[in-house]
Amino acid sequence: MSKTIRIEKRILEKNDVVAARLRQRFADIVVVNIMSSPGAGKTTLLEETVKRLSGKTTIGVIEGDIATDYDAQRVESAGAGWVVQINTGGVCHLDAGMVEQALDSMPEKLGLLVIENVGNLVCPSGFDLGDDYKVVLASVTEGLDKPKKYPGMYRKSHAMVLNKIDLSPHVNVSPAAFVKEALDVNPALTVFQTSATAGTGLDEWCGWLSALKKPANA
Ligand SMILES: Nc1nc2c(ncn2[C@@H]2O[C@H](COP(=O)(O)OP(=O)(O)OP(=O)(O)O)[C@@H](O)[C@H]2O)c(=O)[nH]1
Ligand SMILES: [Mg+2]
Repeated sequence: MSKTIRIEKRILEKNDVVAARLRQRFADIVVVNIMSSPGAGKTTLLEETVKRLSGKTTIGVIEGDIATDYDAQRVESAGAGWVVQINTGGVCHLDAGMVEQALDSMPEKLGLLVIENVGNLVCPSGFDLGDDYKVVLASVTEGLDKPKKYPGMYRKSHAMVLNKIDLSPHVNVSPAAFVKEALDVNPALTVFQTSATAGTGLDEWCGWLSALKKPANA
């Protein structure tokens, strides 16, 4: 057994302890963790989501990026009720400790907390952030093979948003075929097909998001 594997196990066990603490802290708020490869459209989807839902509920957003506060600025301008940017300084995922530190200024009354994870199709799904729902955001431009090449994130997610469907004819990827590949990996996925820039599918996505309830076992 290699040393590396033992270290990884310890890191994940430590993460789980903090995630359990976060889950207590999040007892009254639904927390959604959005994960994707870089540039799939997480922030664009969040901007549009905040614009559509901010009259009905107060959305808090935790942004995870290696560097810059660009994404925090974008969702704040879109009208998010509370935004904090985490810079991981090179780490390719958020962990529970980073999220815990970011909560210092979190207001009591938020209707929904969304975490935008660092753009990466592998590591983010391995770290419990005390979240209730994980969403994998895919885009047609990534190619049809991605769900089966990166199955971990698809297996762990409750929903898949397939974004950039407006580009489907240009990249020769059929949204229906992509959905089939994803459902082969995880048949329980709730699926949305969106163009965050054109507005397609956003009503369905926002309807699902705003109807989410705290899971019974949370
Ligand atoms: N054509 C098209 N472009 C999109 C769509 N959604 C996002 N984009 C564009 O894709 C680019 C990346 O979008 P972002 O929202 O920044 O992606 P992201 O996943 O937040 O990126 P990272 O945070 O860096 O991982 C931007 O130029 C968006 O305008 C879409 O549905 N269709
Ligand atoms: Mg982003």
